[in-house]
Amino acid sequence: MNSVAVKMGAIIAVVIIVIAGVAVYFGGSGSDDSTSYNIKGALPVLGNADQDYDIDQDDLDIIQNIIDKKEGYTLANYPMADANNDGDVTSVDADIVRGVIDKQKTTVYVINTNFDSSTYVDTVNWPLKAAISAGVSTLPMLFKCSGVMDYIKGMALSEPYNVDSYLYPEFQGWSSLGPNMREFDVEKVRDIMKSDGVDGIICVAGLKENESIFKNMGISIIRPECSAPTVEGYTSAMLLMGFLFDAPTQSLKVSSWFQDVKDAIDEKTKGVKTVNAVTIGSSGSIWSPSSNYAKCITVANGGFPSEIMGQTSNIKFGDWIYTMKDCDVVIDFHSGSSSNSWFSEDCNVSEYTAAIKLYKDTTMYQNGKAYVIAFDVPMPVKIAYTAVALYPEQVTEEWATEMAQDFYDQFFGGKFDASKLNVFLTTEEI
Ligand SMILES: [Ca+2]
Ligand SMILES: [Ca+2]
Repeated sequence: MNSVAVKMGAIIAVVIIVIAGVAVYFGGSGSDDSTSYNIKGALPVLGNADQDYDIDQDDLDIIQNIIDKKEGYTLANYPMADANNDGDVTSVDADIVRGVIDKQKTTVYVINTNFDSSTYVDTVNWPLKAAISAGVSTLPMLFKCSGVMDYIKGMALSEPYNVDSYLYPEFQGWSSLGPNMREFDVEKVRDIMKSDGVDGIICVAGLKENESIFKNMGISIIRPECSAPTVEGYTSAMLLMGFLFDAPTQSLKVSSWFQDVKDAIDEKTKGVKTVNAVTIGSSGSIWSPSSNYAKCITVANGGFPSEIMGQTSNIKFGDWIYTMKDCDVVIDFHSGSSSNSWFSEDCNVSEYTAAIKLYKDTTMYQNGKAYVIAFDVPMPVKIAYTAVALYPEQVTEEWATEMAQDFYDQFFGGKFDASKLNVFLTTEEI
């Protein structure tokens, strides 16, 4: 939809303005009035007129000012003020925002993200009581990081129910709600609605069934942007999860934590010459700069070699790699399997080094600049380790491991010893 594209464009514009130079500390609102958070991303829910991390009185004031035609207050200036997405700002929008502030059951309009990153607006019967999920790996990670795991009552996943038992002990012993990750068994969904009060489905890709079946059952469908490596993208997904269940505390803390780590990396690498890198997949192909894997490089302040700039699909390994002129580092973000978890202290890492070994005759590898980083670590931790791979003089592995430990302690129940996990492999360790 055009209007959605315009709204998202406006969000991106605001984010860019903020990045351009102003450090903004939004304060005085959120779940805890005494806390302010260092968060530059926006809650992707219409009615969030000021595009900060929550819906509160500030948004209602803006909507009222637009209704009152106060100078400077227009829908064009505040595209998210149109809470019901009908193209106009009226008392109906104010009522929706007031409903959220007063914690009344309210139909809200959420910006969902499709698998191809396009967006659309859909309604959600807010707040959700409980949800089920079509289980791609990025979703359980999203639930865990944002602190809403207790609200997730089941997943559709290909059997056997292969979920990393070290990372997600919560899911052990469950059976799948459908034959695969895109298909729910409607009767099983009906049962879990009754037993657990499920009123939402959180998914990524398209569902095989007609979604209207679920909507007619009173179930809202939510598609968060769950694999974006940017602070703004990650934050948007985190904030949406916390908002959906009206349980925002951890989503606010984890968003702010990522922003702090990004700020620290920016500070440590200020004035340092940009290091260029490529990321590879399990076949050894190089990810295009537009993929979320490759974008981890730019979030960690690295760049790409000129040879791959502008490429929109993956680039196959070939002799051309030996003549690349301006590539300094090669990184494999490698997914683990449930039988050999990256989060086990006994992880057999040699199983995950075949792709990077294809590069053993490249200058990057010969210079000791080849790395394997566990894909399965939370995005903020992944970015910290990526910064180590790019700028080891400025960003040390000790610092990243300290940050990882702090993340596990605060957001992962503290059961992991970061110093004993081998989630970051240097060339010597490969
Ligand atoms: Ca707001
Ligand atoms: Ca409206």
